[in-house]
Amino acid sequence: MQAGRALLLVLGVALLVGCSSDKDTRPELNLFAWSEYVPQAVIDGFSEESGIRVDYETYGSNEEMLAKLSSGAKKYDLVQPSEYMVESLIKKNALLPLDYAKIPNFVNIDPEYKNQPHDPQQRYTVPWMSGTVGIVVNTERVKGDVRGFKDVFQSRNKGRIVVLDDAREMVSWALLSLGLPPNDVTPETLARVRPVLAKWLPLIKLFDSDSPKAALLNGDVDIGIVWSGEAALLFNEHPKFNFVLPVEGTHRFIDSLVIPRDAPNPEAAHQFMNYVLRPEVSRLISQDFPYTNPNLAARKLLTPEERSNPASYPKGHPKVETFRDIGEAAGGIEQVVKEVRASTY
Ligand code: N2P
Repeated sequence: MQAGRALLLVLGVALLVGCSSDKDTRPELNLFAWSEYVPQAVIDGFSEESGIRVDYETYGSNEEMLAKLSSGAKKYDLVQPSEYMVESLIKKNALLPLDYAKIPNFVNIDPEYKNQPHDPQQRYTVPWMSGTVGIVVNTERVKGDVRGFKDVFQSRNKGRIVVLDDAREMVSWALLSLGLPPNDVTPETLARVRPVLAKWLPLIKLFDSDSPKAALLNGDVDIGIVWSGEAALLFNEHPKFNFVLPVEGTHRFIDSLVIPRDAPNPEAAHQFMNYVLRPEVSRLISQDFPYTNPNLAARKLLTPEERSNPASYPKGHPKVETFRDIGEAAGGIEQVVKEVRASTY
């Protein structure tokens, strides 16, 4: 009896090991997207319906995505760059032209988001979400008017600030505070940015692109420069979190789904694009990540509260601008931020 049991156990374990090493043969979609941007329910819904397994990886900046994408270590079917990175990838011939016939739900996209400077002929992109970068103030803790970047980086706020961990963003804030356009990145303008950042960065407590709302919510910091969707979630938590579009101007990003030219499963990628453009699916994205939804049919499904969240749908600001591809100058940005950070920490 004992020996019989032992044999059964051995057989059982062997069976389990055998099964777990069996490769899942379902078709696969390799999705590489911003963190805190794709609801798990959307991924699961797509998998259930299509039978396509989604391998989902996240990143916290366009530059991090690019580094992995161009290392070639892994092939992706879908990535989610911002406008300036789309522009650069198109120039490098790194993207697959889309077959829009396979994406009929593309009609739901607001014409305002089509044929943008980063994809003028509308050949490569399906807009995901748009948004801005702005200032969140815990008005119970920070007194006085906060209107722009200069008001954030005051010595009285030392150790109370969270900002996005994003070199291109930080440099744009410094440029704007100098009255320069955010896309005017040259060795000369970077030389002017350097002392501004040298003054600002030591005041910062935390650099976090993934979930900057967390430190504001738990009271670790009182003021932050964050993505608008994070600000919208904070506002929903408590109206003491006020969102301000910086008076100097700021970045308006448009993030899109694109297919790398060497994607192993472009068919599945097109299917996913069409799926997320369904109004009821896109609505789920807005619910979890309340950015500005470029899908007009989905926007109609939002509640009046969602539509009137001041961070998700700000009431116009003359000085919001998209970023452009700046080519080689991008290296200078990383360099300046790296050097200033190394000398201050
Ligand atoms: C979502 C990140 C927002 C994207 N966590 C900024 N382009």
